[in-house]
Formats: sequence, C-alpha cells, structure tokens
Amino acid sequence: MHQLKINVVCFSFVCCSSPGPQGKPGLPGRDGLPGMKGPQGEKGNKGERGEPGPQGLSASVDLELQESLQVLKHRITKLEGVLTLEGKITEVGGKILATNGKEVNFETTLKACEHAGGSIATPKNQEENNAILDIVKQFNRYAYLGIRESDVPGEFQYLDGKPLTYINWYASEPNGKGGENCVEMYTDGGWNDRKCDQNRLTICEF
Ligand code: MAN
Ligand code: CA
Repeated sequence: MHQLKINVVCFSFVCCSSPGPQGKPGLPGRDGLPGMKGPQGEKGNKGERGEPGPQGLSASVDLELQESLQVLKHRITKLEGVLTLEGKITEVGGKILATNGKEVNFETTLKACEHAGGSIATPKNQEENNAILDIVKQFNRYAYLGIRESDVPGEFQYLDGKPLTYINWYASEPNGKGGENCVEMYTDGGWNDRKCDQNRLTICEF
C-alpha cells in the first residue's frame, strides 16, 4: 500500500491543507478488479502412464469385489426376467436366444447376429432345437441355422468347421448334394438343406 504525501499546516486543533508547489505525479493507482474468466483452453496432451498401483487382493478373496459381483448378478438376473417375461429372449441351458423379427439371407443373418454381439442360432441338442423352434413357430417363419455344407458334398458342419454333434434332419434331407449349402429349420423343428439366398427369420444366440 502506498502512502499519499500531503503538505499540512496546523493552527491550534484545526488542520487544513494548503496548496503547495507542483508535486511529482502520484504513484500508480491500485490494480483493477479481476477480468472475466477466459474460454476453456484446448485439451492438453495425455500424460505419461503412472506407476502401477499397489498389489491388490486376488479376486477370490476380495470381499468388496465379491459383493459387487453379487449385486451385478442380481441385476442381470432381474433384467433377464423382464426380457423373458416380455418374450424378447428365451433362455436355454446357458444360451440366450433372440430374434429381431427380420427375414434376410444367410450372410445377412450372420452379420446381424455378429453386430449384436452374438452368432446365428445353432442347436446343439434337442432342448436348444425346441427353443429355436418356439421362435420359428411364434413367427411362423423358417430360420437359417449356424450349420453349413462342408467341402464334402452332402456333409454338414458347424461354422467353425467342427463336425455336427446333434442333427434333426427332416425326412429325406439333406438332399441338395452340393447345391444347397445352408440349413433352414421348418416349423416342425426339422432341418432342410437349402440355398443360402432365401429370406429367413433372423434368430441369434448369445
Ligand atoms: C423341396 C425339398 C427340399 C429342397 C427344396 C428346394 O422343399 O426337395 O429338400 O431343399 O425343395 O426348394
Ligand atoms: Ca434340401
């Protein structure tokens, strides 16, 4: 803080200032109020990776983590309950089956299921075949399955090339012998080898 110098003359208790000789310019005034906040600057560069944190407990003995897992499982179970109740999904064994109600060719079915984070429905036992059949019947539409003809005409395999471990061919099927490379499910659950360019109900498994 700067002190302002003033010439002062005092007459018995009465003080007044008198004009003195031209003084030097005063000292600079006080700073003004702070200005308004400026706009947000650009995002800085990513910092370097920090040191690794302290060693945690193994998941199997971390009680807090176990508690979080329990809460998550409970919520997922509830969500599955709602979706099942509303007929949006069917659970069979560990699988969840779902359809978007659309009819497209085999390639498009594969893409749609993959895009949704799943794969085309592939019945591996009678229970799964029946669960897929329920959807087929509900929509009254045939559906392609995750089964394709192998390099050997008349022999079929899963999309990963592994041999079939469960079959449910309709009477006299497969009969395409190299000319029908995909497999569709009929509305009675039986399978027919069929060309891959038909529009069939999209059913995915997750
Ligand atoms: C009939 C049967 C099937 C065959 C189709 C092709 O339904 O012979 O096996 O796949 O025709 O259109
Ligand atoms: Ca056929």
